[in-house]
Amino acid sequence: MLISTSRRAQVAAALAAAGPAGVSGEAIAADLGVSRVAVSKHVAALRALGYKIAAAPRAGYRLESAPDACIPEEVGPRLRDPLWIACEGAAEVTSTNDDAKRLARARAPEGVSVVAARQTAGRGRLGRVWESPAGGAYVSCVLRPAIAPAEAAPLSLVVAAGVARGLRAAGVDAGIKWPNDLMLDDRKLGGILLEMSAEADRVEWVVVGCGINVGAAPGPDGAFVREAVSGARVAEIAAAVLDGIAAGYREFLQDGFGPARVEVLARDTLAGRPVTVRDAAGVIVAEGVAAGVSDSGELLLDGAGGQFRVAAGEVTLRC
Ligand code: BT5
Repeated sequence: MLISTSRRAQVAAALAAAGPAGVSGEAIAADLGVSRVAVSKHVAALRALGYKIAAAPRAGYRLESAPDACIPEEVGPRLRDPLWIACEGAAEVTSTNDDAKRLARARAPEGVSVVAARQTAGRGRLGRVWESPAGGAYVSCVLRPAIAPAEAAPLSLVVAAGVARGLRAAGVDAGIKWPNDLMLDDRKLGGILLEMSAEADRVEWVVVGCGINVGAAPGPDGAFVREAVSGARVAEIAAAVLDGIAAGYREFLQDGFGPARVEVLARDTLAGRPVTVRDAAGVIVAEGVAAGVSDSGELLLDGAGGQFRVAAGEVTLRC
């Protein structure tokens, strides 16, 4: 159960809990310790978000339907992992990672998440664009692992393994492509963006961002969840992704990279395939046959001179 949710989310939860019987504005106001006017303002705001709420003079408010969107009112109540203490966000943000970074810098504790139904400036790695139309799941969270910066190297794969696990719980069997992609049939289903603030010997915070295409992919190279699970609700996917991240993160703190590595190897879409690795400028830095990941998260390649490790880069399949 989340410790902190917005009043608007609490009103949405009260309406959902009341079911078809409905609930009076007075009862919600009394329960939440706010005025009836405040409740009616929250109801208006929820309607603007796409909630269908009927109002009858004596019966009060009745929730007819909730929007299928990655908004805190829908994702927050679905979060199960105790790591999550708050679910923030809005229908539209620039980037959930930007909001989570702002919260982290303002000393937000570990376990605060930020979700959005669409992003106007969704980011990938190295300043690349993450297409973020309505209908996708865009989530970020603040983590504060008590580790040294060097120990954070495998975190991206830890998160990828956690996201894959969460997606599996939601019925989607995704592959993992080193270092940060979730895949469906060799097309990109989702991506992960980690941003970190650290001192020499200590990580201060890590903001983990994950975008998953749910209803549609932005182009032919993208895949989306409803290809695999036709009726999937966006908020369920978002909550499953966050809960998967939490479970993977806890395991990493307890047992290191080992358990995530097993998951990555089981879902590795590159294994046994000839690949090219390029740096940020597009220059080829390595070529070989992919052979899994090392125990610290590097890509292993088999080449003419034997096996070697690659710490960073963009991987493409060599045809
Ligand atoms: C990533 O970058 O894959 C990390 C994406 C992280 C997005 C999340 S959404 C929540 C949080 N808030 C943010 O602002 N970001 C995070 P990278 O490996 O650099 O891949 C970027 C590349 O993927 C682009 O250059 C496109 O080729 C491709 N791409 C962009 N949008 C896509 C989409 N929706 N689906 C599939 N591929 C996409």
